[in-house]
Amino acid sequence: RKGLYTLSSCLAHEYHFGNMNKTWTEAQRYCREKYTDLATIDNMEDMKKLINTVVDIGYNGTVWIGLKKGEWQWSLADRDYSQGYVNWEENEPNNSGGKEDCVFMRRSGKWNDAPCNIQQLFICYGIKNSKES
Ligand code: 2F8
Ligand code: CA
Repeated sequence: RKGLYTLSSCLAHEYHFGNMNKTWTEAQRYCREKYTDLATIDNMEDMKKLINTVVDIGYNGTVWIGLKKGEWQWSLADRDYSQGYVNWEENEPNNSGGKEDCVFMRRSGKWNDAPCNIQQLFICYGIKNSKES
């Protein structure tokens, strides 16, 4: 993973639509196997790219992105949430019911925290892992 990750940071990031219902952890595992990780968003340009990935496909639902608690943390471990870009929906994150540790994106691009065990589609990030296929 380390090698892949270094290479991916030299190239333009790509987002990939995960067209399978998975929990957040299952989606993370899948993305780490096939690409680099679940979707990481560093800035507004990334955010627009990610929204377009979903809109181009014509999907109107929500998708997991690579953000999760304890403290909010990107799935890519070197990203610093507290210093980085955020795009929370108004009044989110609200930890509704006390069980919302994972984050999905709506079609608008806005983020909501939700229970990690929901199964839904997701967005992967990074280059395709040529070791798989
Ligand atoms: O009103 C916002 C609220 O909407 C839902 O709860 C009723 C969301 N839950 C799920 O998507 C499972 C909350 O996360 C969200 O804050
Ligand atoms: Ca919420």
